[in-house]
Amino acid sequence: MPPAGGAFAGEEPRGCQSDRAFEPASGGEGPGDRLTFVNSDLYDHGVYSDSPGNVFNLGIQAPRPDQRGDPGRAGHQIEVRCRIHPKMKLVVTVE
Ligand SMILES: [Cu+2]
Repeated sequence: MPPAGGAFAGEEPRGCQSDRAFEPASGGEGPGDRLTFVNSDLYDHGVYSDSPGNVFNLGIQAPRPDQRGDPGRAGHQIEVRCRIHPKMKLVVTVE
């Protein structure tokens, strides 16, 4: 269960990849917070965002606990996708 106050509140914002999905699938962060992506899955992932002002591409991320990614300053809403699994979607809203 995410803590009260937002899925990422109280810890460094992160998008965990598990069972070919982001967990949680949405969350909030403050302006300037960093997003951290951890691949806890059995599969490679290719996390990226084409959201205006928050464009980033982590490339292929192997299936092991691994923290990468710094998309820069937050916008109003960031949509994070996976190039390998088109159904994967993470929405981060600046609070
Ligand atoms: Cu994926």
